[in-house]
Amino acid sequence: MPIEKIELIRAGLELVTPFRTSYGVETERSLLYVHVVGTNEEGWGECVATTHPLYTSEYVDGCEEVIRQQLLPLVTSTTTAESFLASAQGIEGNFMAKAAIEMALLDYWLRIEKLSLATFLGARQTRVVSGVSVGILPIEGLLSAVAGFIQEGYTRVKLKIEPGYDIEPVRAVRQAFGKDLLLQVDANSAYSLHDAPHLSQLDQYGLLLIEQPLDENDLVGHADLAQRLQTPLCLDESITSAASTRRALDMGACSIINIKPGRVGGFLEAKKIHDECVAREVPVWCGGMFETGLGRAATLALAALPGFTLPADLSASKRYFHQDITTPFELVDGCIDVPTGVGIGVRPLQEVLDAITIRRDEFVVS
Ligand code: OSB
Ligand code: MG
Repeated sequence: MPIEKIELIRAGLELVTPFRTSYGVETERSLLYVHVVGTNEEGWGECVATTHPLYTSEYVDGCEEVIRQQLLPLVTSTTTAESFLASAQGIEGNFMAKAAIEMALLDYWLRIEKLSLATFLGARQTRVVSGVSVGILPIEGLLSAVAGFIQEGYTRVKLKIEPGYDIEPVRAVRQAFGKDLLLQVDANSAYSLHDAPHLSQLDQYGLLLIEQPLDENDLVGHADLAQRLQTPLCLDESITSAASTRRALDMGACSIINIKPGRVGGFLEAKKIHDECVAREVPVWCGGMFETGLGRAATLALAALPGFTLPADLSASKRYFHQDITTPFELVDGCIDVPTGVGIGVRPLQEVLDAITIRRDEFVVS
């Protein structure tokens, strides 16, 4: 069943609430979908890149350009996820662009093989414990947002922090919700090593982890900081491959890994990172990038692998969007079900996709 064409679809979805982090505020999710089309089958990929290059160097318009100019020419009618990655090996970086195509190819060929992505990857769990990532808000607003999420059933909360907004929000949330709440923080690279004494004040609050305190390239700094804090360090932005995972762990730059398939060039690399961490008995958890239902479905399949022992940043659809692109994912007893259908197990709702589409371009595959 050869691939006949690939569509690139640009769309946008407003976020339910603006999301503020140390690097900026996001009010809308800029979307780029890759749609692989064959005679009797289709596959969907979602690019996780953000509107602006503030989280990492990739951003959605740049990804679209790389996909058009560099990556789509590598796809032929018989290209699989594995053969695509092999042919794209010479292209440096551009993980999110590669991952979007990889996801669409995985979905396409797994549908033909009648296999779910979860089964293909080796998932064991049928549901994933869902955490929630809360943006920077004035303390009053933060406490009411966290109260609302706990009310909905979330059992793990992640607070975004930045210099000037760190000890106080953590103290306030601990005081309001008690010591049993699973709590962690994410700095998105906002600190420097000089902040070590200040960050060590977080040690008294029993956090699960501190995510990416320093620059993404600063593994040496993270290793130094890890020595000075009791709270475990976890890396997000620094982890772009199984090789960078090995380096970070060998150096003691972190003791927990956040895996985002989009950030590491796709699900196959994400699985390698998972396997490496399982072999070393390093806990991993699945990060999120405000994916819509397509990316969420696929990421849930990954998060169901046995090494994912910490709650994921995969929340219910309504935490992000008023109307998701797929049938909404819902929170049940603090968990989200892993899709069981073939491929990623979901497809976009056509009328929603049509309503939010900005542009759609078709590329014939030979
Ligand atoms: O740093 O983990 C991050 C969202 C966009 C970009 C980076 C990050 C995040 C989140 C949100 O924290 C996690 C989610 O999708 O719920
Ligand atoms: Mg993060």
